[in-house]
Amino acid sequence: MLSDKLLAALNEQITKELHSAYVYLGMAAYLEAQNLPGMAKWMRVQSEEELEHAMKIFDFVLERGATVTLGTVEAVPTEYESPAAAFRAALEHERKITASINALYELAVQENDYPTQVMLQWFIEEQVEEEDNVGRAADMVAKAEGHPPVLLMIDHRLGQREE
Ligand code: OFO
Repeated sequence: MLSDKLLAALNEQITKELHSAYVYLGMAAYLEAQNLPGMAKWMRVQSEEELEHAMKIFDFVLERGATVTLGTVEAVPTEYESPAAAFRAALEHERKITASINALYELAVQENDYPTQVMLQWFIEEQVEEEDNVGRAADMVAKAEGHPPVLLMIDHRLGQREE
């Protein structure tokens, strides 16, 4: 049985993942408005992945016979200073999520909850990939800043991200 403390933290993580989906949707809206459809698509795919993350924890909580509670998903920006600023914000966001997953894992260890530890191992690996993917994209976009033809090339490349 999930402890009350761990259940609260898992439910909070569901909201954080939904918030992540919302953050990336806001970035997609900004990039689409900047006529950068490839980068916007990259963000849309990212947003969909975040929904999958939320659902993984959602299903896990239900499988453990506990109650899912859904918190408030905060408003997010749909304006950024530049495409590079949006991608920089995405990387900072992923670093915060990594810290949150790590804290959740620590709590699962303290509570001696082995199934939660096993479930979270997937997220720990996923966060390594998330930071790597977002970091690479952020780096490419940063390098293209101030060079419109290069920016369009990067836009095309990022638009090839698969759904
Ligand atoms: Fe759910 O990994 Fe990104 O935020």
